[in-house]
Amino acid sequence: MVSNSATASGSFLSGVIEGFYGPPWSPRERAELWDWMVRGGLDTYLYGPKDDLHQRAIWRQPYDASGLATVRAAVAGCRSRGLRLIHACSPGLDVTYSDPSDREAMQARLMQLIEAGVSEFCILLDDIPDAMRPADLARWGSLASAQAAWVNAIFTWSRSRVAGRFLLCPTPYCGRMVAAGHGGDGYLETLGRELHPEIDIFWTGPEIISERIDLEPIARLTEVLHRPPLIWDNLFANDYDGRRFFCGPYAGRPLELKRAVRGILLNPNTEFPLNFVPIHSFGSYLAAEGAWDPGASFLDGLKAWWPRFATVGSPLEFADLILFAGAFYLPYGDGPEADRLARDIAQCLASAEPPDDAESLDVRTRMLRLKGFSARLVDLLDRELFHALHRRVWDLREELDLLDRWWSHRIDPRRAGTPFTSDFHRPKTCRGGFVARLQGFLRQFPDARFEVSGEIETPAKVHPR
Ligand code: GDL
Repeated sequence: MVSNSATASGSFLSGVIEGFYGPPWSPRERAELWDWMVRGGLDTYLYGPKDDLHQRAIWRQPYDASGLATVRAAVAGCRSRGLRLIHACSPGLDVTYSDPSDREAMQARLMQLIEAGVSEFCILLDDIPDAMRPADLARWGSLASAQAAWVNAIFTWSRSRVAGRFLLCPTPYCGRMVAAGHGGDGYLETLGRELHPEIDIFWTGPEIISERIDLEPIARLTEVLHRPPLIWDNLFANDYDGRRFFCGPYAGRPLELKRAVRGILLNPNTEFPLNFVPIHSFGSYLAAEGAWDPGASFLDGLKAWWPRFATVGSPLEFADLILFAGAFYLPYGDGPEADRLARDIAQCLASAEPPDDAESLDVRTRMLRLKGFSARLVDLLDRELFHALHRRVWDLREELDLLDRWWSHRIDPRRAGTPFTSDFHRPKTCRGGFVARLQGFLRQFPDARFEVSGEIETPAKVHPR
């Protein structure tokens, strides 16, 4: 029996998951996040950083005194602001579902958290192999059955001690994983049937990083899961690419999604200060009725973020922030101004004529404004924001500088027909390194296909086989 009400298990959850790979946020950053959340009308904070060792690697071990102090600070910080705190644990890398001592270890973990004031929990079984231990296979026959039985047991145990939401992230948690058979045949159907109906089930959409989350697939999923899913939204996550961050608006999700799911939680950029616009925009999406305009929300968010861009020396210009933020917008697209600039630069590069007409000069001026703004970030008074931006902005500065040098060369009649080089972009230090070398091997096409790159040089074998 499907409960179509998105609130069957209580209120709609809206908030932030600290659920990325990499350094967890500091207690001070969390406190600032909770303030942002209160201002934006978000109500739920989920603690689940992959690289808190107690989350995954040593999930059986209780927290020591300092770890416990952090948990208590989160309990107090969320409670004082009227926020819901959900604490996650990820046992999936090495749990044996049929081993009673593993169930007891999880209960002991939760007991320690309950004593510290936590009453809402999440079991994360994402990003684990879908192989089963022989004992589990013999007992349950499928991963979904084993996980449902195990999580139900922990849920029932916790229910006799605390009331509160209880969440599960399944092993396949997006459309692509299910289509690939991850988790085994009929994984979601079995989980939907066998998992206690009060337990919320996470879903990231058609992909791990979903450009869009549409209503029709969510309606079908609701039937399969016997409950509406809870959205784990990775739109702004950047842990998978250290060169990027995302400060665009919340986009690609119709407003009606809010009524079709049990909640939406964002797992955003690893660098905390870079999440200002995403959280601001998400708050506006939650409050919006009737129509949703991501472009307007982006500008609103930037206006609210702007005071953080105060500098030593002369002030920056807001118009330049719009262009800059558009260069770090969303995973599947650049902001309108940045997109237009990239297209215009491409045209100048491809032109048979030297780009020194008025239109081309305007393109170059915009390019140099972006370069200048990026360079001026070093003057930010908010040093944490600067530190978070610095590494990601460096590559942008290097590329803009290279293009500018190319420009000077291309419009200089004395250098016509001569090869272009840059004294500041030398082989191996410019775009160099082992990863860049590997990236050159397989070329990806817009349809996702990879092919061996036609430009690979095959040097003499150093290590003959
Ligand atoms: C994932 C991980 C998440 C990570 C994100 C982006 C889920 C449920 N799990 O698959 O921890 O931050 O991708 O890399 O999304």
